[in-house]
Amino acid sequence: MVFTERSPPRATALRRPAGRGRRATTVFGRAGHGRGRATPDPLALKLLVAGGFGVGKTTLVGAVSEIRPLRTEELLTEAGRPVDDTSGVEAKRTTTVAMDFGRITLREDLVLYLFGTPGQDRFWFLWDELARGALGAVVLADTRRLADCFAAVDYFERRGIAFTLAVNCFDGADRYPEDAVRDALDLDAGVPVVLCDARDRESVKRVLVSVVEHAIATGAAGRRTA
Ligand SMILES: Nc1nc2c(ncn2[C@@H]2O[C@H](COP(=O)(O)OP(=O)(O)OP(=O)(O)O)[C@@H](O)[C@H]2O)c(=O)[nH]1
Ligand SMILES: [Mg+2]
Repeated sequence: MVFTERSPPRATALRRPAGRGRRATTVFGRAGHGRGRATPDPLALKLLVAGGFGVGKTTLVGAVSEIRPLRTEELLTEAGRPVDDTSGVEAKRTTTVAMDFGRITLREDLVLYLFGTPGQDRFWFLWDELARGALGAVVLADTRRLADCFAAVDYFERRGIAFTLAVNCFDGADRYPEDAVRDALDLDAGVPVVLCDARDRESVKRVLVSVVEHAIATGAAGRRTA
């Protein structure tokens, strides 16, 4: 199910099938090399960038990474045309076949390692490896093809991994209020929904800050109720 110009989002039509998970323990880490030094090593956190095919995951990691991002792009071919739906991103020529990797220093004491997942169903088997040790995730969505992110939302809910739902506002796509997106995806009230431009570094940074804050708040709440 997708949002189109003629069919504005109706919560009932777009509702994601129900399915809830438990909260898991989140993982924080500090690189150990600076022990004993005046300035401690920065806290290093792992975040995933997930979402449907062609929603802008590789673009997002590349926009914000301070190192040359690692990419694993392969050309889209004629053979893949029946399964690789490029409607809305007709200019797309490549697809991620393993992962994206990038790094950003949010503050001098906080470094994020970003792992972009492959978007196509046939690479799902990689997700469990990529998700290991992740503090949180970005689920990137395109409102023209909202259903494509259902699986990613389900994945993180089931594993109790905190995530922010980031709507990548493609040029020419209709804009919807955050609450309409939240309703359509049946997200818990606490899950942040952020509108973004995956090509814009500052916009992506806001998304990442949202994930970190949400994951820390979720972890703190979990500890209080434990
Ligand atoms: N107009 C616009 N185009 C975008 C935006 N984000 C990505 N694109 C374009 O959309 C296409 C898809 O972007 P990718 O970053 O490869 O998407 P992906 O989610 O990594 O794709 P897969 O790894 O194949 O699932 C590319 O042609 C991008 O240039 C955006 O915010 N606005
Ligand atoms: Mg990609």
